[in-house]
Amino acid sequence: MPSILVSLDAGVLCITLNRPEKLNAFNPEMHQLLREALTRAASDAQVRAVMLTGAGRAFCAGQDLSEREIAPGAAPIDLSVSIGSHYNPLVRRLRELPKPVVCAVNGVAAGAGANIALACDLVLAARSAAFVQAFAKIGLIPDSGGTWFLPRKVGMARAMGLAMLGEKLSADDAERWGLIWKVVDDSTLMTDALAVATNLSQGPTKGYALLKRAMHASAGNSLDAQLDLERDLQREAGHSEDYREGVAAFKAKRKPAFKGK
Ligand code: LHQ
Repeated sequence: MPSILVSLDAGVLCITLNRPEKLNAFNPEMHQLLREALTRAASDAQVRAVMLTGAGRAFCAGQDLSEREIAPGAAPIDLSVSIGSHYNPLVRRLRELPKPVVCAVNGVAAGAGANIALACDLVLAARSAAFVQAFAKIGLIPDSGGTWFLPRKVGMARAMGLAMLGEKLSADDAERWGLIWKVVDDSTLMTDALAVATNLSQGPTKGYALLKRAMHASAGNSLDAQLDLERDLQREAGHSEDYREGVAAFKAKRKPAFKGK
């Protein structure tokens, strides 16, 4: 079985992490296939939204630790190699993808698995799911953007608690803390997440790409710089076909038929 399943339906590229017997932990093959799927998502005009989820009872347990044991007396493994070649490019790809990415967290999301979910644009989680910054339990620091996402999404006090204690945070608390967009019933997660992704796939794709750029740039910008950026990106949005269509549809009191251009 391939470690990633990919299907395209109604403009939504659904990517499923598929190593359920390992709680969808990452190995090099899974990284490679996920990279290819996201490259396709970026370049294929048929793809107007992405949905990321996991097969089985977990979303993703982070790095496959069965590949990380160090024999007694052996030299340490240089973890920066795997981070530099796999995890960091993955987080950058998700953030820079010029299309919306919905994450359907179907079960536990641990270590890098949690932070990859947090790198997506909209995160829905099943009520039974949980988020675990498991890193400190094995002597590591949150990676895959964890030390950047957590303080920004939930504040420093909660970020420190999550990172240092490595306890499970329930999906309900994750929603209450503002870590994720929404928690839904287990039985409706996939239909709810797909409905959100399908809605986005019929939206102004170009506008969404510009919106992502503006939101993500805001973390490093002053208000002054951000206002300038909004001005420039709004100029681009205003030149899109979808803006024309959006205003025409508003005036005609009909649903807009966005083409993503
Ligand atoms: C696993 C794993 C796993 C292999 C559960 N690997 N088998 C980046 C760059 C380079 C290197 C280092 O790391 C990183 C980023 C990272 O992601 S570091 C953090 C790696 N992940 C973790 O530390 C999480 C470890 N797993 C857990 O804490 C728990 O298993 C969670 C909270 C995910 C789930 O707990 P439970 O639901 O109680 O399940 P379980 O612990 O019983 O696990 C079920 C099986 O899955 C079990 O195997 P077994 O043969 O006993 O049934 C686990 O060994 C296996 N498994 N995570 N990451």
